[in-house]
Amino acid sequence: MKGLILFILMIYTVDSLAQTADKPNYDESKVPEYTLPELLKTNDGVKVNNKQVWEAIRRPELIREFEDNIYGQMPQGFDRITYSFINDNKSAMEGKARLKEVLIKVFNKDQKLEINLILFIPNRAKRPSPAFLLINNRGKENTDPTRINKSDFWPAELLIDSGYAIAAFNVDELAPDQKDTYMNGVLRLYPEQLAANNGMRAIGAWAWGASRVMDYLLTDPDIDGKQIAVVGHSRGGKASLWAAAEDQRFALCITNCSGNTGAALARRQFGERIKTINTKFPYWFSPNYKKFNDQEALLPVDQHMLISMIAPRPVYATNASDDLWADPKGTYLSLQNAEPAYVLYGIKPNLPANSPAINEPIVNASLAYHIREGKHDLTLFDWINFIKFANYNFKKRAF
Ligand code: GTR
Repeated sequence: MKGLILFILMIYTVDSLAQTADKPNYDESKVPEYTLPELLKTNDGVKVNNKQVWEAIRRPELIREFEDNIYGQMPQGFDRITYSFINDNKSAMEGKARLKEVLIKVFNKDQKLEINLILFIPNRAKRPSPAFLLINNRGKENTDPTRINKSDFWPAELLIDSGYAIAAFNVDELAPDQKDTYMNGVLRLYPEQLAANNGMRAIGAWAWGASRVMDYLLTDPDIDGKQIAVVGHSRGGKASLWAAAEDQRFALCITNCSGNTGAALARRQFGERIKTINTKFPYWFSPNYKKFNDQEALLPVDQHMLISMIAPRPVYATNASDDLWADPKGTYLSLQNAEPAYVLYGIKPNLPANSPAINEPIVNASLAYHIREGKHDLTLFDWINFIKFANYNFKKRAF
């Protein structure tokens, strides 16, 4: 009898321990002690104190670490890319904008992928226009080219009135956001990726899509190819960071509420963790990333290094006050720990020691940040500040 009670007690204890391990931590005092991997030291132990060594050795090393351990490889080659206009309306949005609906087709190994790009260009502003490109993870309703449906997720009129072109594509065309169908997109062009432990998965495919849109935008005489910002919210914000890190043609990056495996430090283990994200979304990152389930300290990188790889190009990260799942403090720390990469370029981002108060954005900076009141979302408040940030960085500094 005694043995049986002990046995039941043991099962109960093991079970409740397991539950605690999987519960998100929202208590600052329970954040473990951690040391971030060193940003400015090469894998051979050489100190990086200028941008030459950074660009020739350290940055490529980091790209490789992120590819091999987290997002997977980023295939560069393809057989052919074509652009055709589905619609070209010089007087859209009541005459305020030119609307181009562009069908981008990418061919590789007898396979074809189609991306439907929606692009509005301001009529009343100087051409070529600077542009924002949204990696849209929230459905086509948010980017309606007819403007019958309007949404704060992609407030096209606001951008046009501010003198910016505004573009979007839908992530599902690159990799459906589903565990059983994600391979029916870019991965049909690169089937070998599916077999590789460091192979591309959905987030990598979305970032790859942003680069194909960039390929098109560089051919469009109405767009200033040197002033294109990539924007993403949440899972799209993980992709916008990865796109800007991999593709240096993006002049500016915005990552809204991107949290775990986005802008937030993994080692803090606050809110969403690697194991949680890998369990719920096993098709977002490479198979190798599963090795770090409950093993954040073993990662050779942390997310501040992802931001560093974008330097000297400006990055804006955000959070929302009700969205502790995305670890606001860990996001701000990530930006701060990326600063040394900017310093190599003579830029001192000078983020304040403490994160700013709610609704007090830091926008006139290379590393910008805000925490907005409210829930996990991409809102008008966010966009208004992204525009200020772009105004500051595009108009006041030459790249
Ligand atoms: C959540 C996920 C987050 C974030 C979010 C979103 O379920 O845990 O990492 O990506 O979805 O995309 O809105």
